[in-house]
Amino acid sequence: MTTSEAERSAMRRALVLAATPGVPLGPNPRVGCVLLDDAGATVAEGFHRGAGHPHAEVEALRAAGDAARGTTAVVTLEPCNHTGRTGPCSEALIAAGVRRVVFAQTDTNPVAEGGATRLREVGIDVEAGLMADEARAVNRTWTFALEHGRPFVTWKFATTLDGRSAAADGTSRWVSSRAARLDTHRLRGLCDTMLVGTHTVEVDDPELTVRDEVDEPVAHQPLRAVMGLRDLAPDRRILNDRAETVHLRTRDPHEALATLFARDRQHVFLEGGPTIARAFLEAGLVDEVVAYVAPMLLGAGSSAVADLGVTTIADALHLHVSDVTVLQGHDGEDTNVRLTMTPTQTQRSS
Ligand code: AOF
Ligand code: ZN
Repeated sequence: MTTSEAERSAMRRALVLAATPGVPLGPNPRVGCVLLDDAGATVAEGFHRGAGHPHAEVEALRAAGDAARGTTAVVTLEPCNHTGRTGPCSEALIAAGVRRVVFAQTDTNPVAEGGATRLREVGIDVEAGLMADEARAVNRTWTFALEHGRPFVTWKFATTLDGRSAAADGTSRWVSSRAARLDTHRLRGLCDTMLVGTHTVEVDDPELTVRDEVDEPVAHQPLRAVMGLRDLAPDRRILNDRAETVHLRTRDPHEALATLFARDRQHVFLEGGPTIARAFLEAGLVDEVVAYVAPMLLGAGSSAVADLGVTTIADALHLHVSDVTVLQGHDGEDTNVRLTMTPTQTQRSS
């Protein structure tokens, strides 16, 4: 059987359902499901509301009740085949008498995979891959973490026009404008982990929480992670009770990410200083770069990244720019520019 126009439009709807706002971030993927009858009309819909809640398919089956029999299930992710926090969707679809399953992204999660095979075993017509790229984009970092066995890393920094992140005396407040800082908080809120080094904790004493326009912490806070061998002074703001904090006693980015991955972390927002930035860049562990550039000159002071050992222009690390956004200054504040980039070449592996 080939994909019908009704199935395509149901998949578009399922993608919208998957991305329903308000679903708490991770560790589970966002999934949407639409059940269609023979005529291509929608019988029921469902989406996943976060870890511990029923999967999208089960939501849709429940909403349909007996009407699920003989329908086509259109799902953004291959139905799971395991009993985890909830039961296997493959069995739920079989029990409900679903006749055909069309899904977008294949689930390579080792604990959940095998749904399509199981469904075919009992004679259900299964089609894979419809709008798979769109589905992968909905769960960009979940997919990345699954496929790479480590979290996706966004390195964020703020600099002056001459690439300085701090003045010669070490002061760094405030390079970026209020609008840029607010924007940073928004991006922090899209990650599940913020990472800095022990040096940053000692020198800058950041709280590392996600705060709103009136500087109040939002309800759901990412994990605060500090890496480095040094002990943290107990009075540091990062140790307050506004969010959870973990101290990773290592200087090795691979090891830090492995520990975070073991804790179900999928997206690290790296906000450390020049040394930690260099360590991640040299290890080839930066997947995305977000730079806020302020119209300011210092002429001296530390750079956003420490010496990468590049002595000639041909050896420069190049980045591909995917977005440029102007953050307009208000009330006499500077206008800042945000650049979103990806490294175009893999750096030497350490
Ligand atoms: C979801 N929602 O709608 C679907 C998922 O932690 P569990 O037991 O709920 O299982 C999570 C895995 O189940 C998840 O990583 C994915 O592989 C599969 N499908 N998960 O959270 C859903 N369909
Ligand atoms: Zn499932």
